[in-house]
Amino acid sequence: MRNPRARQRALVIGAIPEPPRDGEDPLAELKELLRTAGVATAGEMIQVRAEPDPNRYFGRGKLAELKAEAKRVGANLIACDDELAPRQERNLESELEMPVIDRTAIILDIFADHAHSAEGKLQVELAQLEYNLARMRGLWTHLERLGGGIGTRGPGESQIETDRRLARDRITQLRRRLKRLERGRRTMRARREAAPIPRIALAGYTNAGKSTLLNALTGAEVGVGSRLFHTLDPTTRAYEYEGRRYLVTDTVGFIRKLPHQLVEAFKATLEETRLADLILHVVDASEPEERRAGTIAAVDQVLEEIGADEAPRLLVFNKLDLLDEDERRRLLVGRRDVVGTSAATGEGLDELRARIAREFERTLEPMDLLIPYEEGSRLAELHELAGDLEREERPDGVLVHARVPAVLAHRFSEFAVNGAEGRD
Ligand SMILES: Nc1nc2c(ncn2[C@@H]2O[C@H](COP(=O)(O)OP(=O)(O)OP(=O)(O)O)[C@@H](O)[C@H]2O)c(=O)[nH]1
Ligand SMILES: [Mg+2]
Repeated sequence: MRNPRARQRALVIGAIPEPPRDGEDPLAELKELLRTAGVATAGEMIQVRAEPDPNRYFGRGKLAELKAEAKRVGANLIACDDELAPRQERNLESELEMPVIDRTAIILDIFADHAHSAEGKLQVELAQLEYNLARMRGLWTHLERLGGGIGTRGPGESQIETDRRLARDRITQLRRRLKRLERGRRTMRARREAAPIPRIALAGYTNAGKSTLLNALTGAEVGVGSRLFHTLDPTTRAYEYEGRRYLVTDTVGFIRKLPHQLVEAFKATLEETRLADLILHVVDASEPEERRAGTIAAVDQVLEEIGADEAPRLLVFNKLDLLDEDERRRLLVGRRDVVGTSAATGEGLDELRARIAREFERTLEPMDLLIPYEEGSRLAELHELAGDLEREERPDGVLVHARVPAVLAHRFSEFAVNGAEGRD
């Protein structure tokens, strides 16, 4: 069988604090995740409650209803829109008598499916192990309690202990391997950093059109898909605009409640975003307004989590071709912080390139630099970046007065002398 999950029919559930508004489907994204994972949706059930029940997620009454509904629609799986505590998961499974998976497990599953590179596969395995380890621990304390009195061992305890130890050993091993790969990536990055080329990272919610935009901007052929989390590995491509080169990196998309195990495991990959000179936050402009606000906030939150919230940022409203004139006007008029594009039709791409160029030029910073003679290559870089330089030969190097784009100034700060930049 090509897809082992093809026969799975999930009943999707979610506990939400307030009743959904007209036309709003709070479980839409979970269903989309399941579709991506190859699981059919058989039905759905929502409970409005301030907080999910700490033991069973839903309340007792609702749970009986859920069990009947699962039978009625022929579901063989329950999929929950939140990450479940091990205890909640266990209780649900025993009361409903069928497997229960949560949002995190589904996302991990999709990542496992979409990981292609060696690094991506290791990162996903690490995230999955950490997720599972937490669950084994839960199970273990549970069984321990069943074991009862002092000195008695819980049933299966030693097996679980062994499993946990194996999982931990593997985690250590994975971390070590990832470290090694990270070193290779760092060398590559250092090479890129040394080149005087502005680096731009595409960030945004999964499916916003980042890869399509990368392709449209640079003529690359990065895979594009209408499913979620299509891209996991970072890809960097260059384009030229008005005689200057720019590097653009496309990487993993974000999502609401992105499992923290993944953020942790993908740290090296997400680093590409953190270290960019400019982040393009790509937004699917065709989404309904409220959902869009939610996705923008979710992306901002992940950027903050990975320490990329300080980098200069430009908001790109993509998929403009799906909007009518009215909607476009509402979205773009009077918003100077936003560029509208359609990666599909090419609309707005020139404006985007121009905006990026301006972003790098707008803030030319005057710098006084003393570049030692043995660093001649850095001087050549500076020439490319700053054009004309005032220079003066000194015994210990060349003293240069240059105007460098602010976002790139840090690359030369080691040479700064009492200039505008050199004082801090
Ligand atoms: N109509 C329209 N569709 C677009 C546009 N840009 C991207 N798409 C479509 O949106 C879907 C997602 O595009 P991707 O480029 O894969 O999105 P992504 O942001 O890279 O997604 P992940 O890699 O999953 O994070 C694909 O079906 C694209 O064809 C656009 O400007 N207009
Ligand atoms: Mg992509």
